[in-house]
Amino acid sequence: MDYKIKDINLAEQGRKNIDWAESRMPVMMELRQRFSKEQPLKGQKIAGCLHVTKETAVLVETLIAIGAEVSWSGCNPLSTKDDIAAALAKEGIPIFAWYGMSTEEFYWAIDKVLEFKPTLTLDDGADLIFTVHSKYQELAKEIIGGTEETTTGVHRLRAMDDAGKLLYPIAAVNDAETKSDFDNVYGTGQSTLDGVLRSTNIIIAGKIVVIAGYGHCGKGLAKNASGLGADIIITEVNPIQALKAVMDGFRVMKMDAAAESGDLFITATGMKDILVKRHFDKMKDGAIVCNTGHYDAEINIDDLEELSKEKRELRANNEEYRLKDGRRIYLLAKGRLVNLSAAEGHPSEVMDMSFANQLLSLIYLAKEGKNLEKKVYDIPQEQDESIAELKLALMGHKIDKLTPEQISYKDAYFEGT
Ligand code: 9W4
Repeated sequence: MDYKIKDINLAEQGRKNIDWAESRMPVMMELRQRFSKEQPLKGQKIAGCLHVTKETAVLVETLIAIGAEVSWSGCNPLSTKDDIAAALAKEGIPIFAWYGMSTEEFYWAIDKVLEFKPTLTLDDGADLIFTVHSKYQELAKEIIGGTEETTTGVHRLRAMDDAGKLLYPIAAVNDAETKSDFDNVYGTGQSTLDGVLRSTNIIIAGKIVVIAGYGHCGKGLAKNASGLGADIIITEVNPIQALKAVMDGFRVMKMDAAAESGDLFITATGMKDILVKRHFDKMKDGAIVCNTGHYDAEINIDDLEELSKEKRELRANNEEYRLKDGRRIYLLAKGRLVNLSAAEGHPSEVMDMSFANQLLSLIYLAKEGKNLEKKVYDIPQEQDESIAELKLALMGHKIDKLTPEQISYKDAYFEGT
């Protein structure tokens, strides 16, 4: 059997976790059922490079159930769940991923997955696509399309498209509304607080929570923390986002002013040096600081170290910095993404929609990829709407439909009559 994972004996635990995720991913399970007769991915060989999690396993097993052969690698050496990798290996799936693999092993795994000579690629961060384009260009002749899961991946692929360098069409899954408007807002919003709670077990009610950045993540976070009874302060550099925060009922101020009153600081900006020495200087004794933005440079830990005379880990993902003036500041998850390091990332219910976009995009590419240009394609509005429609229906909600008269009224209106 061709796989390389940590320990096949973890398969039973992995299977239980996958079963749990299945029970939370109704859209995926419905699509699995719906397409199982038709087998729209029959004859397709899908190479995947995506976080090996219980939700990804539901996607992988759905791809197989509707006809595809797959070969899999993880897209981050630190995101692989070894029990899930074991469960997939036990099912006979070629998978090359284990927690803590080295950079060399990571690229070895990508090579391994490409040995399979795929007809479709599925990426998170575009490593697979880049490897095909730089190292195995001959493989591109057989590849009819690829999908990309993340903002950064799509950004890099659009640059390749602009330079005319793409060798096959790409579906920008990230840009679907049912993906990006949900996972970052509701997924990160909740899982960030989950990470804070697991590492501290503090009560949120009554706390002054300072959130840096009012993008998708900051917005979801503010709503959730507010719902738990926190008093929210938003810091921003973008006037439109700041205005939205004000109109959503939150206080907005400069970090220099917020620093002295916050009990809990959460950075969600994607920018570096959001919390630096002059902010730590003003913080209250006992302040907690953490980051949920993509890069771990939002909190300047060198500055914090410099101000401190000692530090010690009090709980998992919770370090106490004792400052030279006697104050204590608590840093969670070493300033890395607290929702992934101290909690479990997006809940399965949100991944349900992101991965439904992956699934439908791959089905579309399998059918139409040969007729498409070698460009980055947005997810069609109908696909987005069909996923939202299905999610709503499976959650037990019903919505109205325009009558034919209303549709022609709308069309006539748009024509300017
Ligand atoms: N995970 C991750 C986990 C731990 C971790 C260096 C040690 C992203 C999306 C999904 O990136 C992911 N620990 C790190 S980096 C890191 C990254 N470090 C840094 O020092 C600690 C990740 C998508 N997703 C969900 O959110 C839920 N199911 C999914 O498939 C998964 C993982």
